[in-house]
Amino acid sequence: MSERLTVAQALVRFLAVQEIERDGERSRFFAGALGIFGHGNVAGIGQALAQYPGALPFQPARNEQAMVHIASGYARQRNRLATWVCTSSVGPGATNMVTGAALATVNRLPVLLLPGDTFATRRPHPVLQQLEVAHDGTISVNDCLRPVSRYFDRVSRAEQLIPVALEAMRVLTDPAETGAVTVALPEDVAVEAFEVPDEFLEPRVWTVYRRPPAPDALARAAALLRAAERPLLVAGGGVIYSGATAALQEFVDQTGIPVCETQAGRGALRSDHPLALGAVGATGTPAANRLARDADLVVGVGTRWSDFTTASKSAFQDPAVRFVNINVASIDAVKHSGLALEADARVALDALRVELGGHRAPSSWTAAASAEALAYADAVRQIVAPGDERPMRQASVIGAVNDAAGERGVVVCAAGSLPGDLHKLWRARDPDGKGYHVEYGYSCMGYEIPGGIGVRLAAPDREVFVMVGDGSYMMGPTELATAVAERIHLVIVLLDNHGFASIGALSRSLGSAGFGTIYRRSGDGDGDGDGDGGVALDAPDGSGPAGVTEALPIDLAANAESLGATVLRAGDVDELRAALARARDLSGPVVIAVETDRYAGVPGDESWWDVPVAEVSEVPAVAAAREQYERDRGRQRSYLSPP
Ligand SMILES: Cc1ncc(C[n+]2csc(CCOP(=O)(O)OP(=O)(O)O)c2C)c(N)n1
Ligand SMILES: [Mg+2]
Repeated sequence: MSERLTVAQALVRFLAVQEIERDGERSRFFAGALGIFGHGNVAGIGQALAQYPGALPFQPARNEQAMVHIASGYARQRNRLATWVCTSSVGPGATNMVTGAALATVNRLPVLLLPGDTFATRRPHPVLQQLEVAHDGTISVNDCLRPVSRYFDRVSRAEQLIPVALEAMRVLTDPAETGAVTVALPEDVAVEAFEVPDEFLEPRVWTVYRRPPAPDALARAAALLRAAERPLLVAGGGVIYSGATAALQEFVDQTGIPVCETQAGRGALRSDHPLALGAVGATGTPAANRLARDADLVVGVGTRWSDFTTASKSAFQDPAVRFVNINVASIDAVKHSGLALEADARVALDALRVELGGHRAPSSWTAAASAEALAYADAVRQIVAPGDERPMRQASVIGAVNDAAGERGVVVCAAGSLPGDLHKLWRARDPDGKGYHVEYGYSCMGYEIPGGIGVRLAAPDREVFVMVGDGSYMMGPTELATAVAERIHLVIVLLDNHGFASIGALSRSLGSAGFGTIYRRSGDGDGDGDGDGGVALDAPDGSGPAGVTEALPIDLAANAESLGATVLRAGDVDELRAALARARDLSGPVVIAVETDRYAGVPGDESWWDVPVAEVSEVPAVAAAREQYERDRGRQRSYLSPP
């Protein structure tokens, strides 16, 4: 039998009954629909959502990029087993989603985007907001979403909806394929009616099977581990998504192999485990980086090996170092010429543990690792210890938030100097690895608040602590209004250091004196008040050529207040701790505004990140930075040798 429905009605009814199953647990795949309406979707998806209010609960958003971030935050917190639909109008609403889609795809998080599209019939061409490309009549702005989508399609005839919707679900629910999926809906097709077969509208379950490793690959990996003298595990996000944190701990306890973590994998092993070395790579701990330098066999589990993890291929220095990669995605499993163990992380770790029998890493290596882990835990205690500085050090703010978060709280962050500091300093305490949510695949300024909303929607029983810098806050405060409207409780710690501390420090390290990384009045770049348009430099001691570091009088807390958030201000660590305690009992979004010292960074540990420096320059500091760059590049390895 069939039913006559519009394309949009059929799609909404279809999406509402999609379910996902893993390990026998079944749940609804779409929590609801986020959206902003315009002429491109109001009569299509908008009409359908209104007609079936129980199908996909609707949440209006304020900015299309941010609504995709909400979906990504949600999907990550739910281990990619659930997400949101995002509906936008045609034109700018659709292109606003490009950044959100890229973030989801880079981080391998499922989100379904339904941008409106221009008329398939081409009757009123060019419709409002339509791009016209003289040489190609099939292009619309939605084609910008192709490179950032794991699957892209356009429903140009009503009947196409059925295969398109099934393909979209296949990609969204496949852990190796997942990312942003875009289904563009021409506004005339969305309202067109067709005979929809009943089977299309019936509940459908997408099962995530845990893929086992190939037996011969497993045997080879075990042989490599038995022969290794200095084996090291690198845990990525895949460990957490696969629910493999307990399997990881069992593996480590049995083998004595230490673990370090990527940003997405941070918290895969609780920080108080004796073999937890914490962050590795460019933002890594000295403990992890020393072990990484000497390791002769590196087992990456669920990691995409970003340049931060490998310190731009300088982290692993042993000339004979080899890699084993446990990953569901072949693109990651083959990286660094590693032995590819294409498998689910949990199944592979269990299988490898069994295959290894009672084998343990050399005890001297295990002992060295736990000594390093212990020493670093002590160092962290000192670094985050509260002082009485005003403005506060970022490290003490992290310490206070970490204490407030306890075992169940979740910290959310994405860009600036915070991710590196959090990676090093945060003590991860949740056994499932769900307490640390730093989006560092795309490191997108503006993700923090919407991402935090997504996390809270996914885990309403957990306290969510968004940590956001002033620069990132300005990039995307809009969803504070959404949190107010939907009564979503979040604690947002807004760290105002009056500029881009991270990029300022990077700029200084490359000889460019913090150029353009501090806010100034237009036409008075050097801040000396004469309006001569000098260069906006930022030197910590005020001694740079500009010499003045006066901030613009921006009150971000007042901005948050005007959007309806409750605002608490804290001037020192005691006040911050009191505000964190008070925030717990308040409803809706609470913004705790703190001022932090732009120059009081966390002690570095000689790790490196490849940022190219001008090969020629008349500026002596740049020329010196280039020389240093060339020396550093000498530490870069190719990782081309197969195991
Ligand atoms: C959308 C976006 N634009 C630009 C960047 C590059 N970028 C990375 S950090 C940063 C500055 C962040 O400033 P703030 O949030 O104040 O953090 P701070 O560096 O001061 O800790 C910039 C511009 C980015 N990551 N994302
Ligand atoms: Mg800042």
